[in-house]
Amino acid sequence: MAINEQTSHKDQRADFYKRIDGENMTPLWEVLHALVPQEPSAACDPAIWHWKDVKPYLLESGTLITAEEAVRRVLILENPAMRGESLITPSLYAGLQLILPDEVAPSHRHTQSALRFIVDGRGAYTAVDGERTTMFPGDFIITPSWTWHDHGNDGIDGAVEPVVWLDGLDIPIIRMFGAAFAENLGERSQPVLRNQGDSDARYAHNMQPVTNQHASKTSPIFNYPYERSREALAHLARHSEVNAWQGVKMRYTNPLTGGWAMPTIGTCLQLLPAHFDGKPHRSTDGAVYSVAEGHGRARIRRGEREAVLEFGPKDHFVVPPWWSLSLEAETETVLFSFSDRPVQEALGLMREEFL
Ligand code: GTQ
Repeated sequence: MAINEQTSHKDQRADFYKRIDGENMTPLWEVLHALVPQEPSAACDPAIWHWKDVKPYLLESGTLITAEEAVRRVLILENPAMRGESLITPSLYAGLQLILPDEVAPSHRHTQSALRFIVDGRGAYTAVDGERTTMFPGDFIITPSWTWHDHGNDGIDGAVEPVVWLDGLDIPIIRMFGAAFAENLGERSQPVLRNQGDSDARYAHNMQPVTNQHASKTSPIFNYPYERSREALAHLARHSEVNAWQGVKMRYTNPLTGGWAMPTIGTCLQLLPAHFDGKPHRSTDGAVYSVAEGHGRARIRRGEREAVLEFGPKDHFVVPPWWSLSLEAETETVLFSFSDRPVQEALGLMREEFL
């Protein structure tokens, strides 16, 4: 084709694009590669938030606004490749929430599901549909979709201190569906309807009520205490084989189904023995990690790009979809993590490679 013919084609096309633009149409062939990439290509980078840097800002936020005025006093962890979008991965939201002594974060409910992983401080509570649970570091707590929830901090054993936890929500997934609803209860705290430990007694002892009526898609257990989860991991690390990629990694389950504890977010706890030098692994579910214990390193790679993240207790980091992750532990390490794996599994999208 002659050069002037090419130019006239270009001009004709540009003119055509302009005319169809007025009809709210656009040509697929200009965007096809980006829409249907050969491999996952989301703008999502590896990143780490060190506790030593984050903690002073969190405490400072406590001097600027009350939990009540903020509704939820949270510093959102934003992926550096998606600033301004409240995203940590393409499908997940994460933030660190602070509640000071005697504060209440007022009761509301929304269709988004939330998880809490307790990072620092003891003795705050969260209430979910009439039952409170006291939070301790390392506990994994669920707020199922459309359940009333409020948080408070009365302290424990006569001591009351600031409490910080990691929030993980499926906000981007619900937004994608256009299915976001929320309402306020109009009271600071919801009425307490059951004693603490009720759901634990009913569902967390390898039994369930013979007249079980639980119909939700979410586990009826809403606090998975760290002590019990950690004990299981420690037992396995001592007495059985440790996986060369992931150490001892367990997923939290819904005891009624054996499936994930939450319908949209998969949650795991893993133990890496001291001096663990893990092999690389990659999967289509990007994941957010909270360091419960230990010091180590996450090597996160994609092609020529590599991030080496040195982590310690209470640090948070994100591994983007389809980047490979190798974990190394200097001291015995325990990591909590969450991803959108249940959704990808339900849709038949999940891919992973042990390299
Ligand atoms: O605790 O209900 O980080 O509604 C973001 C939205 C926490 C919560 C967040 C929320 C909450």
